[in-house]
Amino acid sequence: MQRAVERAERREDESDFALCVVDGLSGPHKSLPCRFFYDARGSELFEEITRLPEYYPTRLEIALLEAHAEEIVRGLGEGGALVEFGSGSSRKTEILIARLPRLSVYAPIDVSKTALEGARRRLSGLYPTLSTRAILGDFTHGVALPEDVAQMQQLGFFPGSTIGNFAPPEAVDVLRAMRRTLAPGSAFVIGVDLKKDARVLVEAYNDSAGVTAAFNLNLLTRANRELGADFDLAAFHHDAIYDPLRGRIEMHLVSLKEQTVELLGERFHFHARERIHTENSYKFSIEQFSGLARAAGWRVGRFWTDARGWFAIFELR
Ligand code: SAH
Ligand code: AVI
Repeated sequence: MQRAVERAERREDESDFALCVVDGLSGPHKSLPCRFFYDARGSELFEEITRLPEYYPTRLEIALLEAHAEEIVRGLGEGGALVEFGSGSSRKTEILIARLPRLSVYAPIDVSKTALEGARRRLSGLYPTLSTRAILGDFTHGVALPEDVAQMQQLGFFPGSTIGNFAPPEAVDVLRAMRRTLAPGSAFVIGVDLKKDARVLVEAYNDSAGVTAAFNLNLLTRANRELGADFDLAAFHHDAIYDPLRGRIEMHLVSLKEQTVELLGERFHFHARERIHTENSYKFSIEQFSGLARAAGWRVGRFWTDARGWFAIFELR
């Protein structure tokens, strides 16, 4: 029987989290990889973020997809599979699926098991004839698609500007890995957050309801639960700043005092105001993103943006 969530060959697991946390807290500049935000609670908090008044990207991308979906999928809807990277709740995907009546398989790839399960349940209710083949895995490694899906015509989808969570050289590697995951000749639709006034950006990552702060701090809750760490959540503070030179939002957890944290038998010292760098979110110009896509071997096709030029959806071939 088909398993509800299949595992990609190289998989994300607890030991990977342990290694990355120990490694990330050991150097002079402490950092943690942002893919670990997305445990069950982290995936829920991200969904809450997408509904915040300050967090514009989700609303803009949905509006662009709704306005242009027919045009976007024109010529791409001849059956086959829709393969999505970092699918989360798959809410945006529904907009494309509704315009692809001959699609036979939807293959979402994510590190969040709960997000994949929730999406699979909802989509099989909405589209009973569409087979959802959820794949638990890390898209940065290049994912082996199930054999039957690998034989189909494919359309790739990577919304959310999750590509912005990688520094440019890594983003090129990620886009190249996705090109190799997809069958030769596949089209790829990708959402990209664009440069804009720094105040808008800083507010989007420092929302007044404190949801982004809870999302950031949840990384420490996860380390406490899964690694037996003893992070005192009240002794760390969320911060998000915009670095205009690098063109990126940086999220940090700031130690409010001098303290020591123990996990997996090791002790990690923090001085007051020391930071753990937890996420980058790069904002691109059309030219910059096009350059990255080309460096990864993609041909840049059409693109769509909103009136203010805040967000873009690209078609790559
Ligand atoms: N596509 C959705 C969700 C974006 S949030 C949207 O546009 O709203 C980013 C998603 O990517 C999360 O669901 C997270 O679990 C997933 N993700 C992050 N890093 C990943 C990685 N390296 N491999 C696979 N999935 C990843
Ligand atoms: C998933 N990713 C594109 C989000 C972003 O905007 O960088 C994650 C996020 N971090 C804080 N708020 C949202």
